[in-house]
Amino acid sequence: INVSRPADFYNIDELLTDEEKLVRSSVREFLEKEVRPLVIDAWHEEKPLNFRELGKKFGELGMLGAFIPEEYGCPGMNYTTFGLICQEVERIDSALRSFVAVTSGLVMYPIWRYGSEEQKKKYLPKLASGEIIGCFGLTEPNHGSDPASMEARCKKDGDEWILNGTKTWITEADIADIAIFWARDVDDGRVKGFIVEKGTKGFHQSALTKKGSMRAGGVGEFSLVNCRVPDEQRLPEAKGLGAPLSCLNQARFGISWGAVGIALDCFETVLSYVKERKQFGTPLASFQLVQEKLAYMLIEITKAQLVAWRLGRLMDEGRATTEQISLAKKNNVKIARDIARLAREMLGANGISLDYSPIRHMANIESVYTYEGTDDIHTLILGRAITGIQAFRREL
Ligand code: TGC
Ligand code: FAD
Repeated sequence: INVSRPADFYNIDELLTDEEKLVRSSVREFLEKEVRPLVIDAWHEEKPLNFRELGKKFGELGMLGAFIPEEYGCPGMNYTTFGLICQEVERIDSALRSFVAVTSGLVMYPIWRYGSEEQKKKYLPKLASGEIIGCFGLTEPNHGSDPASMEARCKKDGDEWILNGTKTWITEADIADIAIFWARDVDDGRVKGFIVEKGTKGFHQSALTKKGSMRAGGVGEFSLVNCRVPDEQRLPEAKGLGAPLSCLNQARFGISWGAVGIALDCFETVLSYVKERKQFGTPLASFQLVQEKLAYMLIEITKAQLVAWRLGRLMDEGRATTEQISLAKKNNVKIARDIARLAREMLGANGISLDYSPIRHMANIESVYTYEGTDDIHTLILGRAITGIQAFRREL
């Protein structure tokens, strides 16, 4: 086993280009030096990391909207590079990956894919450089897994739209400069998307606190009360629920790589610990039960890396399906969840200290397991693909 890269058992590095590896190493170096030291206190005090400052540094390194073409001041890299960036940020903390995945997949992507030329020119360069922060509002207090039942409404009134609705559990909702708001049109019944700027009359933003997960990041709520925006703020190419759901594909892809980052960080942390820590006169690493746990971790990490890598190439070729993305999100988050818990266990009492990362990853991953489609929802997406029968909704 390669001691410097213990979790690259199948030489997956050889499947990456030099450019992809270069981005990964520069991102990792920056994060280890400048960001990891900030995370424990932020998490402990539930004081979100300063994304205003960090966002600009992320922007300089091309970490925001990595896969969006260069023409609008975006990095113009590929999906695999976006995945590697997500892996590296989530190695540190899931809140950082949330920020990167939401900005890239849920704010920049809908503007790039469904926006007007003016919207792209106005917002994309500022989002890519971290000058402004965005959020994505799909989930509502009464509708999470089932966004088709959303209560948010939009109504055309002359050249303007009147927007009403509440979106909750929204990453960066409290600090966002712009919100992507999804609502059903009262007149034609279709789901439409809008870019709502902070400060627009009737747009209210607030933070959610006392979280037991994602404590180094911000999650909030926003509501629009008879909020009027000009038609220029509507995403003109978004015509139905498929538009917000297609954005989820981008972020779910990022999560599938981010989860590998959690698993790697836990594996590497625990591997060095069990080599050092002695009980019964010998290092923990010498016990068969400990080795069985390490072998399990390595096997699952290797499989997850291969799934993420292959999905990256399919995304780059424009061939990845929603179901393939679901498989990667579900599998990789599940194994990262198991590995974080196992790593915590193997650290003994030290495992409950925030000085070691597994307990923090373990708490964070409960959010990751739930958002962007719960584990159950991805099971049902796969079940539908296998059988051709949807099992999401039942006629009662
Ligand atoms: P269904 O009939 O399946 O689909 C409606 C229309 O949408 C199309 N579609 C998709 N298109 C692109 N990508 C996808 N992933 C798509 N899924 C569906 C579909 O083809 C159809 O199009 P059309 O033209 O035929 O009308 O819709 P359904 O109501 O039966 O729902 C299916 C279900 C349950 C899979 C879907 O609602 C779902 O995925 N629910 C989960 C909701 C979810 O994931 N929410 C996430 C909110 S954002 C978030 O969590 C951010 S956390 C980020 C962070 O901090 O990292
Ligand atoms: P529910 O849909 O009420 O589900 C509750 C339970 O029931 C789950 O276990 C679920 O799997 C199960 N369940 C639901 N339907 C079925 C079914 N048909 N069959 C079997 N079981 C089912 N949303 C956004 O729009 N934007 C964001 O930026 C965002 N950020 C988030 C950040 C964090 C930290 C968190 C925790 C959530 C965030 N969300 C965001 C919301 C997230 O997408 C939802 O929490 C998620 O989609 C699940 O919805 P819910 O919480 O309403 O759970």
